[in-house]
Amino acid sequence: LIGLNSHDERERAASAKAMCRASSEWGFFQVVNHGISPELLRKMRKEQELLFKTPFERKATCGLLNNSYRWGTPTATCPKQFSWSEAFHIPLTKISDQSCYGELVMTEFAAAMSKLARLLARILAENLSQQGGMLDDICNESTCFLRLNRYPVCPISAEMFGLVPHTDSDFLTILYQDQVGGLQLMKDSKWVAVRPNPDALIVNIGDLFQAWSNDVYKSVEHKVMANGKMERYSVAYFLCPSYDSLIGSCTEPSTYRKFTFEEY
Ligand code: AKG
Repeated sequence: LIGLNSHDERERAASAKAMCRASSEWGFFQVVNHGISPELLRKMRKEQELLFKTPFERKATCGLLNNSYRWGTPTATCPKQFSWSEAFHIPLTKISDQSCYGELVMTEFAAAMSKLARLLARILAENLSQQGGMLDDICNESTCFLRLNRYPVCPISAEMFGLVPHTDSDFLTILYQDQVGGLQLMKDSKWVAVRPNPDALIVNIGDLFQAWSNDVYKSVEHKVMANGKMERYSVAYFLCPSYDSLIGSCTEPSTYRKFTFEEY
C-alpha cells in the first residue's frame, strides 16, 4: 500500500522506490492519496450501477451494445473457460458519444485516471533511467479505454470464475473496486487474494510495460472469483500505446523484441 502526492521529497522518493519494487516482485500495488476524490469515485460507481441496470432495449437503442458489451464468455466450451460477469468496454474517444449514462462523470473520471496512470508510468519509467516523457509519445488517448465490470451473484458454484485468469495486454492498468472482494493474483505459483481497501486504487503492470522494461516489471496473472451472495463492481482504466507504436526493450535498442500493439 503506497502513498502518493506527498510534499516531502524524501517521502516521494520512498514511494517511488516501493512502487518499483512492488512492480518487479508482484506486478501489482495499491495507491492511497492518489488525488482522485472519494466523491468522484462514488459518483462513478453510481453511474456504473445505473448503466448496468438500464433496460436492455434502451441500451440497444443508444448504441451501447455495439462491440462494447460482453456477458459471460461466448467462446467457452466448459465452466473453467467461463467468466461469470458482464462488461462494457468504452474507448476514451467514445465516452461522449453515448447518451445512456452520465458522460460528464465518466469523462471526469477518465481524465483523472489518465493523469494518474501517466504519473505512475512516468515514475516507473524514470526508475529504469528512461525519460518518462517518452511514454507520452507511446501512450496517447486514442487507444486507452475504460472497462466497466459487473459480477452478478453466481448461484451455480463457488468455484466459478468471475473473470478467468489472464494478464493485461496494455501498458498499465488502474482498478477501482468495491468492497466485496474476489480479485486474486499469482505470486510464487500461488493465488493471493487482494483485500479491498476503500481508500486505495489497484495498479498493475501490463504485458507491454513488462516488454518495455526488459522484464524488470512483471505482468502478473490475475483472476476474479465469483460470489454466491453479493454482486460486485469494478472499473479499470487501461493505459495503452497507440496502434502504430513499436514496443521494444527500452534498455537494449539493438536487440529488442519487436511487436506492435496491433499484433498483440
Ligand atoms: C479486468 O477487467 O481485466 C480485470 O482484471 C478486472 C479485475 C477486477 O474486477 O477485480
